[in-house]
Amino acid sequence: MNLKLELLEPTMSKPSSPIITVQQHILQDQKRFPGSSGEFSWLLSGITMATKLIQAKVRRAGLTDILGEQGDINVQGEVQQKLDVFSNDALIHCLSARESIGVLASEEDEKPLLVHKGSENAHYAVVFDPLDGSSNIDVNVSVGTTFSILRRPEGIGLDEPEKWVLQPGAKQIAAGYVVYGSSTILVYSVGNGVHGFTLDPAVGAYILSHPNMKMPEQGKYYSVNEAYRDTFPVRYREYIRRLREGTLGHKYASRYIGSMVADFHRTLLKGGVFLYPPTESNPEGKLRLLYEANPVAFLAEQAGGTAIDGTRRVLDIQPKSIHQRTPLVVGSRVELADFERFVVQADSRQPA
Ligand code: P6P
Repeated sequence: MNLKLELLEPTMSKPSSPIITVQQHILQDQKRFPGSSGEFSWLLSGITMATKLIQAKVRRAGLTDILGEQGDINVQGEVQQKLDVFSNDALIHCLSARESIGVLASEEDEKPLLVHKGSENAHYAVVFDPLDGSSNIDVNVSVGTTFSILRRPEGIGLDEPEKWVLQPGAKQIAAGYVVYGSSTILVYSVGNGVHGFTLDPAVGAYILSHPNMKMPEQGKYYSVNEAYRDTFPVRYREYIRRLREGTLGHKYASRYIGSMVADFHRTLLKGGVFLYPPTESNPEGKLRLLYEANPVAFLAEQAGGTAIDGTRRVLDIQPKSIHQRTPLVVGSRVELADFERFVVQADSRQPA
């Protein structure tokens, strides 16, 4: 049989829309910050750089055993670091190189970190969870990095770093996350809509893939760890039962990944509701206010959704401590309106 090898012409389809990198997009957004001469885009580039380092490591997590990097000392003579410690170090390293940042606060560190001590240019604080959901890595489930950017409060100096970060979420000037899933996607907002960028690993650039993201008015999924259902407050159980039984308009399906960034990312794209109620083991909720609830609440509202702690707007909460926990109910307008009706109003009429 005469095999005819056809040279397949590389079909380079013409891009349907201009290719915009996150740097270009940030520079366009930059104009929203009067007087900040590119320093804000320089700050955000510290986050994008760190997350590229993190994703490269996360993608190879399963290989460390095979490549012999396991154990105390690896081939370069370095102490082998756990992924979440590596991620934390990557963010601190990249962000400390930004003169405009005075304070960093991380899920990994008890206290805030002072950077550029004494620099009068420092007027931003960055709060982050370097690798949220890291316990899922060894089963190859999506994990993420979350970040929240705040401006130094008037009259507060570097001698009071906690006050830089203990501000209500409504004071965030930017927030976002990177989800390390089947692809690596950066989602962020500087207060004028939510935009998503997919990392093209071939060139190492985040490319605009989800411009102006809007959360659907209503979704078909509810997302909660039902293993704790019997210890949720009674009204939450009632609300979840109605979602499951379809007496709130339509029958919902359940989706729960156990990695907040991934569960929220699906909710942002598909709508519905993600909730982490108070439980017996976490009566104040499990999720952290500053670097889990606040960033997603900022994005949810920017995308047309709602985020409450079960009774009030998450972004209005005045934090008292850096690692403070909060219950979280975040999602589409319809599901949150139902929550308001069946839980918040019911509680005010007749506390459970
Ligand atoms: P549970 C991960 O540890 C995390 O902080 C969030 O990313 C996630 O939503 C939550 O905890 C999962 O908690 O109790 O359902 O395993």
